[in-house]
Amino acid sequence: MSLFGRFRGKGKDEQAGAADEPAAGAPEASSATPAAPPEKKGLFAGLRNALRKTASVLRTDIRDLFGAEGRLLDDDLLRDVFGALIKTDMGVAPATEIRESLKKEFRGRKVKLEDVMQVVKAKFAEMMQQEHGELIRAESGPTVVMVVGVNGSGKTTSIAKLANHFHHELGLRVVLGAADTFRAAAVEQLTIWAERIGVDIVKGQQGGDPASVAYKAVERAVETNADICIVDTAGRLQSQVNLMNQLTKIRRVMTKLIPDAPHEVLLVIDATAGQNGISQAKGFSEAVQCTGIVLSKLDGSAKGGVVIPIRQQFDLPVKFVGEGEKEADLSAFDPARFVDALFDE
Ligand SMILES: Nc1nc2c(ncn2[C@@H]2O[C@H](COP(=O)(O)OP(=O)(O)OP(=O)(O)O)[C@@H](O)[C@H]2O)c(=O)[nH]1
Ligand SMILES: [Mg+2]
Repeated sequence: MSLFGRFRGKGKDEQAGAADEPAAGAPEASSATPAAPPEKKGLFAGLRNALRKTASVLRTDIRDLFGAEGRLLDDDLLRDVFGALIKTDMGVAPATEIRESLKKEFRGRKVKLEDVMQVVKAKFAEMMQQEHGELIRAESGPTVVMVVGVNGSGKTTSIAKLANHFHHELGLRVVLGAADTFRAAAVEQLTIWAERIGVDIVKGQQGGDPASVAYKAVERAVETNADICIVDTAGRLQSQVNLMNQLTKIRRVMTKLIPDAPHEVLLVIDATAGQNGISQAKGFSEAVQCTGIVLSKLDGSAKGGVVIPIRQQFDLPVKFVGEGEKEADLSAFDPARFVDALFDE
């Protein structure tokens, strides 16, 4: 059964109406051209492509250190393998742990590339391991998903990807809530996505109360018997006390309609933001009760190793990874598949 198998079976012809008014152009949403048809793609198809650069560092850079005959595992080789690992943004402590494992296993012996890669891959798999990676669902009625994170991390785009997956691949009825009333054009950005994907959207005025939009979105989901309600929020930093309190208020109003909502609070983290980005996201996750992570922007950089420090520093499972700017560029995070995409030719 697929990750969302319990949701299957509801026809998308039951889908509630699409966006209720045409969207004004939003510069931030230039990638969302309403004219193009929505793309369809399996949940794992883009992962290998998104991880191409990271895989190349791990496979090619390390392979280049070895001749056909193998090589003596000495300090020089250990240093060079360590250097390749660090390039993936996996962090010094995990890379040191792998280097020490290699040292313990092979030091002073002639090793082949495959021997080293086997150890490296096994350590990656061990470090990425997690439980409860599947989406939390409501026992009955709509599942409410709130999406939070620092500015520009990829929240709105990730919502479009989730909506596309739920609606087009699983045939679910989706209502989006445009509760980022803070940034100019944020509502338009989500509206363009909703139209393009063909899902319902609830919006308020720019500058209006985001909690009121969130309430109305959940209300619409209940009234229309939708399966999923996904609520966008404005980007913010943990240090912005008023904005953080606003998230608490958004949560609170939802519970008036559905006592255990939001069922998921997904924290979106930009994979390319480095250690500083991780620290910011960490502050955030400590201030809000998040339930899972969406790791966006894995494509285009060699930083796919960042999953490891994220797994180690957050007490939260990674649930989805973003692999590009289009609605189909999303995978459910599965550690085994992720490691295979990194290491298998
Ligand atoms: N390459 C790539 N770009 C992405 C991905 N996800 C988001 N982006 C881009 O990142 C930029 C910011 O994305 P948004 O979805 O607007 O981010 P946000 O967190 O909603 O931003 P704010 O609402 O301003 O806080 C946009 O240019 C997106 O196209 C991804 O997985 N890969
Ligand atoms: Mg946004």
